[in-house]
Amino acid sequence: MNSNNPYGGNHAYLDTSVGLQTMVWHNWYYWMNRMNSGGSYWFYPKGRSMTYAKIKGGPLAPHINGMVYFIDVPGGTEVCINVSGLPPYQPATKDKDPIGPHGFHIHEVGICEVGDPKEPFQSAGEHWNPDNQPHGNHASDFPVIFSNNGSARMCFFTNRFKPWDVIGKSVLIHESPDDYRTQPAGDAGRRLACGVIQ
Ligand SMILES: [Cu+2]
Repeated sequence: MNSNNPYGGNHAYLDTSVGLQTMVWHNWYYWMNRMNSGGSYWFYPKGRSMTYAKIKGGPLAPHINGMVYFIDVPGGTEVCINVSGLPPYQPATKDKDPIGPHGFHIHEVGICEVGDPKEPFQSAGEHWNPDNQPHGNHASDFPVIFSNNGSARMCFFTNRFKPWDVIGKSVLIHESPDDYRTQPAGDAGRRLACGVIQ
């Protein structure tokens, strides 16, 4: 009898759970290792299988540094972010939104120019919204990023686009959380970091 199996006995449960876990971790480490080991892995014999954006912090959070990967998977895209240098969490006050967790979106213009240092990255435009949905259901509405002493790692699946659909757009990290209902951008506050998808 295997003690890891809550159902007891030699049940298919175990196989499935281990298989799934292996798949998730395999995916992350596989791609991280490929990313880190040279420049020639973006292309496969069958065609390009992922796109990416290098994220850099602007004047409000100059230490932010990281990558976002858009990986082609069956039925959609796996989006992975690996970022450091996020500002410390600050709870909301009566007249100020909280700092963190951080709104995270694709914006429609792939230009990361600081512009006004008090309202940086207006150059990236509004949310990418190819099927004209309300905010909360934009193809570009992503889960918020939770900082772990300034660093964050997250992967999630979306069926709303393929990696090559977002080339030439930008990814943005905001100062405040997305509420997924305020139009048109979830009240996520100022733009801390930006990266062009390539
Ligand atoms: Cu945004």
